[in-house]
Amino acid sequence: MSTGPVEVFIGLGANLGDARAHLWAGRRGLEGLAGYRPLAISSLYRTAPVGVTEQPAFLNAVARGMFEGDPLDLLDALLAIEAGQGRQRRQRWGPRTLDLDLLLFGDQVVTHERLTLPHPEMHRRAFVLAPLGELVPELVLPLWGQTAAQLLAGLSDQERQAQKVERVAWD
Ligand code: A4P
Ligand code: MG
Repeated sequence: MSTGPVEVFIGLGANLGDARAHLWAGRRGLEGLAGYRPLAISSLYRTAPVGVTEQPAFLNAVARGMFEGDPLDLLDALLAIEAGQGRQRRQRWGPRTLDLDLLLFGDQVVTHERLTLPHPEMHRRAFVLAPLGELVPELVLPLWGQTAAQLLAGLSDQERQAQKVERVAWD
């Protein structure tokens, strides 16, 4: 079934080796994806690690594009780009050379064993909400019915303290 291109948002993260170089490779990988047309990329953010806090700071960004195809095909393509950057899965929430998370696929809500949409953690992660809000300040997120800025403002003081984010240059 073909429904035409859908607006998608992809979170990029890295905290091992030359994280900036891994993120650039992620950007290039996305640009080369069949069915994907890049629209915009956020600033780069240096972010405090969430989940497992005893690990290096991350660099994060969010990409916005149009994708024509099945969400699972896009997920597989993202996993292939990660693998190309030497990503090995060791520890949940642990350090990684390149992590590509499918955040939003239009307004689709999906619960599949390999794919949950919207990304189930995105609404409480400053490292996603800050770059997403920069890209599309007016976007109301499916499921939560709020913009990224509203969700950010709704985080507890403690969460905001722990999740410091700082804009840095891409080059
Ligand atoms: N999967 C299900 N839904 C999705 C989705 N929407 N997007 C499945 C991507 N993948 C999805 O992911 C495990 C499986 O989740 C995939 O194979 C896919 O079928 P993974 O990348 O192997 O595992 P992971 O990344 O270690 O675990 P998880 O739960 O995905 O972690 P996250 O959410 O990626 O978080 N702190 C900062 N500051 N910045 C970060 O980028 N990232 C993490 C990892 C933790 N702390 C961080 C950051
Ligand atoms: Mg992941």
